[in-house]
Amino acid sequence: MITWSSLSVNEKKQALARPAMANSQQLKQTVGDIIARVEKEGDEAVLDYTRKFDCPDLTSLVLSQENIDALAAKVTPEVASAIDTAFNNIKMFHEAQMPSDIALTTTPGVKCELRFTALDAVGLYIPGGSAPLPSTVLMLGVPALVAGCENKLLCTPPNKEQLIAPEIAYAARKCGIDKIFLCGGAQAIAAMALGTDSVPQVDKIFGPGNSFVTEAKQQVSQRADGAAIDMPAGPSEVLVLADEFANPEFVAADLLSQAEHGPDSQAILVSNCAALIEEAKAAVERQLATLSRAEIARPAMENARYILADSIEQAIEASNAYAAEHLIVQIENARDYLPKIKYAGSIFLGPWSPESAGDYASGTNHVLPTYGYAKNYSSLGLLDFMRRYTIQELSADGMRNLGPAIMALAAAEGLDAHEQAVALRMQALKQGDA
Ligand code: HSO
Ligand code: ZN
Repeated sequence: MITWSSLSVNEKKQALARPAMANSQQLKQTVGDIIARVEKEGDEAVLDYTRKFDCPDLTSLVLSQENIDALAAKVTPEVASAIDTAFNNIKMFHEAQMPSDIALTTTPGVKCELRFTALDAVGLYIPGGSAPLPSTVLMLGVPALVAGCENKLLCTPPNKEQLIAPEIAYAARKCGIDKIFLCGGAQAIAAMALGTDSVPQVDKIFGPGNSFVTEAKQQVSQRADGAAIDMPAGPSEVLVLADEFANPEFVAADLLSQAEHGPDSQAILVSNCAALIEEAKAAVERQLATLSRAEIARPAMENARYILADSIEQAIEASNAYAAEHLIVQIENARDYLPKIKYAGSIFLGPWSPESAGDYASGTNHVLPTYGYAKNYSSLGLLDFMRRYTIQELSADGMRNLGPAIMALAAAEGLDAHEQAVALRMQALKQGDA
C-alpha cells in the first residue's frame, strides 16, 4: 500500500506511472516494412502475412456472404438476444448524439453555416487473440450505422478454418457492415489505409489492437494518402475510487475485470480507508483463484497499485493526475463528487455501475482514451464518424458591410491580392453593379 501524502511530487508521478509502451525502432521498422510490402504487392502480401500468422490455408481475404450468414446463425438465442439488447442501448445513446447544423447571420448580409456529414468509408478493426470481442464490433459499428457511413468494412484475423467467431459475424450484420475481410495485424491496417484489389481504401480506421496494430495506425495516419485514426492507444486501465462504504468484493471484481484483458492492463485502487484496501486485496486473491483467465490477470495484478489517501479529495487529486480510461467511483453519494473529477475516459458512479456495464450494454462507448490521453482526447462517439464543414454566403449588402474590415486586415497582413479581391467587388458595388 502506498501512502499518497508521504510522497514527493516525483514519487507521486512514479506511483501513477504507466508501463512503458513498446515503440522501439525495431517495431517501427517491422511495421514500416509490412506497410511498404502491402502497398507494393496488395492482396498477395496481405494473404501471405495472414497465412503466416493466422491461417495457413487461407484462400481468400473475403469472408463470403454465405459464410457470414451461416456463422451468424450459429449464435445461441441467448447470446443473440444479449447482443440485441446491447445494440439497442448503444444505438439509442449514439442517436442522441446527432449534432444539429447551424446557420446564422454574423453581420447583416453575411450568412455562415456549419454542417455535419457522415464519413464515407470507415474501416473497423477487431482483434483476434484470446478473446473475440463482438462488443467492440457494436461499439464501432453502431455509431458508423447511426452516422450514416455508406461504406463500412471490418477486418479481423481468421481462425485456422478460414472463419471468424460467430458472435462477430452476428454483431457485424446487425450494424449493416457490408464487408468482412479475413486479415489482422499491421497488414490489415495497411490494406484499409491504402486499399488493395479486395480491400477498399477507407477514410478513417477505428478499433483496438496490439502494438503492431497501434504502430501501423500511427504510421498510416501520418501519410497524406493514408487514413485518419480514432485515437492513440495504450493498454487498457481502470482506477477505482473507494471509501469505507464500498463493497470490497465489488472493488476487487472491477479491478480484476480490467486485469483479465491482458498482462499489461493497469488496475489502481485509491481509497481513504486502509481497511477497505486490505479487504479488497484479500478479495482479489480469493477471486483470482476462481477465474479462467487467472494466468493473464495475475501478472497484471502484480503491477496493480493500492494507494491510501488522507481524504476523498486527496484520492480524487490522485485520480485526476492519472486520468484513467475507466474511473469507477464507489464512494457514498458518488455523484456529488463529479464537479471535482477532472479527467477520465468514462466514469462509473456508485456500487451498481461496474465497468462491465459500459463495456457491454449500458449504451456508452467502450472505446476510450488510455495512457493519460483522457486529458485531451474524448471517448469514442457519433461525431468521430462524421466531419463538419462550413459554408458562407455574402449578399451585396454583406460585402458592403464587411468589406472595409476585410480590406483593413488584408492590408495589415500585407496581402495585396486578398485586399484586391474585396476592393474590386466594392468598386463594382459603387458603380451600381448590384
Ligand atoms: N474494457 C475494454 C472493452 C471490453 N471489455 C470489451 C470487454 N469486452 C476496453 O474499454
Ligand atoms: Zn473490459
